[in-house]
Amino acid sequence: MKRIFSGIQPSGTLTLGNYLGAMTHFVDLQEDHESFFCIVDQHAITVPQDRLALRKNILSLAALYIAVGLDPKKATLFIQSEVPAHAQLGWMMQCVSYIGELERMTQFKDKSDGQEGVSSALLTYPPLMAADILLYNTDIVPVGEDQKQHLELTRNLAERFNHKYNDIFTIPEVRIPKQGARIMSLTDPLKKMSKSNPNPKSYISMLDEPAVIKKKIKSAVTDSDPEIRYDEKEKPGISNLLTIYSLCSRKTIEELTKDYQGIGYGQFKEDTADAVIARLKPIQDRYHELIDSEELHSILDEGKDHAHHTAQKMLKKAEKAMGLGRKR
Ligand code: AQP
Repeated sequence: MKRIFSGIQPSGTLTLGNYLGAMTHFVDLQEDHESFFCIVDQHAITVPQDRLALRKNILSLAALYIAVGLDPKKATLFIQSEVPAHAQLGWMMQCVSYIGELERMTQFKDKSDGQEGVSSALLTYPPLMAADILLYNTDIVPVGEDQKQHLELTRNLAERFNHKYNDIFTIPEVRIPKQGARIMSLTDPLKKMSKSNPNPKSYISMLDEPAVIKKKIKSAVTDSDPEIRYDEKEKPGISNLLTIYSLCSRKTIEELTKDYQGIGYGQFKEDTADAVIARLKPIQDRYHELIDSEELHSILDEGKDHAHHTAQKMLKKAEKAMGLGRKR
């Protein structure tokens, strides 16, 4: 059985982008893959986080993973900082990374742009991400489009390590969904939807109340031409809403464009909001059952033990290959 690994940062409440671009695919993949899903809290602290909010977001993310349908009997769910092998191999991967290649990462450029006092960890986060993936002999990494560049770097670092030290790492493949790989911001459809965007109108949180979802979608930026058709260049706002509507209703974009011929944006937005609300409702209900439960903690405890056991084997191999510690 092939192995998959993917992580999500607890850097805010998850957005519809995280759900449609990543999480929903995890649920399908767990059926026929050995799966590891990680709450990458060490990635989240590469930018400032409020300590209490971070703690809350970690548990909230764990509850969401289960609420969307992740089955702890089939998949391992754990918190990155609870498995020390991640930081340990992360350091070793930094030692095979070049500053130049890290500086070329688009996400580093975006997140550091105009900021004062950028942490060095923002630059070195991709080698930690490489470690996350390589520790589990991962075959496939399901992610949204924005992570493609980091995945390419992971493959390069793994190949470099294998070539320089010993051939121990599996070279992972990236799996990007055909539709929904880049859900765009509602206020600026040329930018991706992001949970850490300071403007909450730009994203739909997976825990937003129905009235809030309606309001956000109604005020989503579109264009003045009334035709509803998919055209990312000319009509990025409407194309984004069509993608969201299609994925939430499981109707194709072709079907939707036919259904909405001659119908105005107002009705289209109303129905898009209803489709999103209907899709999120069972997830939100399950989330509220789980969030304060002991069940959630036992799932994370079991996940930690299993992940630790698995990761430790690869960590030892990597240490041996690099000559760290003692030979006994
Ligand atoms: N807008 C998006 N459309 C499709 N997929 C997306 N993902 C993120 N945004 C979109 C995918 O969600 C997974 C988890 O992402 P992450 O939390 O680890 O970090 P990110 O990619 O940086 O996501 P955010 O929401 O933008 O977080 P912040 O704001 O903290 O940086 C990944 O598979 C990602 O591709």
